[in-house]
Amino acid sequence: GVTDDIPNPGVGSVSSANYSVDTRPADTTGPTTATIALANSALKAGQTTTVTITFTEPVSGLDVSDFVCGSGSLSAPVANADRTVWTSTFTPTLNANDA
Ligand SMILES: [Ca+2]
Repeated sequence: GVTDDIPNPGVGSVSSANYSVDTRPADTTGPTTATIALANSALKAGQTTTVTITFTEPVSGLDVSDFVCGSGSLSAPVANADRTVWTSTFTPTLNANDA
């Protein structure tokens, strides 16, 4: 549909590179609530337990340095496929009774 100054008609056609449209509303809020649950809260000597951390939306960047755990240690948390549920193994110090 275009011409040059003579005017000679333009020929052929071209296509743009692929593009995408994100139709989701802008996400302007961070995750609001995490729940933390221990599979076993009455451990015997030598036992460990799985800790499950559940978020309200997918999260990234969770690591063991994000936790304060004064009565034991946690392994590096591992996410499920949609990154809403993370699990870690808790190893308590002996004779701990702590929230
Ligand atoms: Ca969000």
